[in-house]
Amino acid sequence: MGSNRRDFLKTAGATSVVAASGFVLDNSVAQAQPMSQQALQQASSGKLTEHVLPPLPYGYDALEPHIDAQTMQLHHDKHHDAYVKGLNKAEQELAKARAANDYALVQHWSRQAAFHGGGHFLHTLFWSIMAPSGKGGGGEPTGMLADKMKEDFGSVDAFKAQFSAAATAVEGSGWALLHYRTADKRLIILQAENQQKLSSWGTTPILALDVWEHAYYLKYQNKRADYVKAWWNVVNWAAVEKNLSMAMK
Ligand code: MN3
Repeated sequence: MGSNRRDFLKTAGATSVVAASGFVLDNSVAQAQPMSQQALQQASSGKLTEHVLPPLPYGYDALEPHIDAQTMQLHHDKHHDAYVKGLNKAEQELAKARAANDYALVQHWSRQAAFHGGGHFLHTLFWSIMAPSGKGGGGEPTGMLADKMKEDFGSVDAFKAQFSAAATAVEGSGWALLHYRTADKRLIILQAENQQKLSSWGTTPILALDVWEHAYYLKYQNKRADYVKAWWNVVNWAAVEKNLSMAMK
């Protein structure tokens, strides 16, 4: 046991007992008592973020008939919420590991942080770039965003065709993403498997389409291509253009 871990246990007020086997049992671990947020921060001398589920910017049924209300409710209230909780848990466990200087599970919690962090980030982006059809959703991109798409893809239609193909072709659960890449100031289309694999660096996602089955299966079953086609009716292009201008700054 390193001195950091001893100090941490003292700070946390934990007691240790020597079991018959000779192993030292740490009561705080044995009883799996959650540390308070304050104790964690003191112990790890780093400030933890409490990630929270952002409210949907519209009603569950606002994207009907393209995305049904039940899917939206489950997707936001259950799936996204689970990613927020998973991210908080992973970061708390990493803080505990720092405090205890015990990194036996660092690979596990790093993976959990990437998976749930990706889920939280991408769903937050996903809700924000949609709007009810005809009330901010659908139509065609205009202005600076349309110009940039023409510059980097040849035309808006060519962009949409590639993006739809990327979304439809994701293997298993994942996302289609439009990124702005800082180094050469280009828009690029990427896929993500799950929420975090196949990522590129130095890029900012400005448009995201969730193609996990939970995003469409109730209404579209196995017909993902129909969901992707319908989804264009609820894309909030003004929000995407705003994301692009922020990424370009
Ligand atoms: Mn999802």
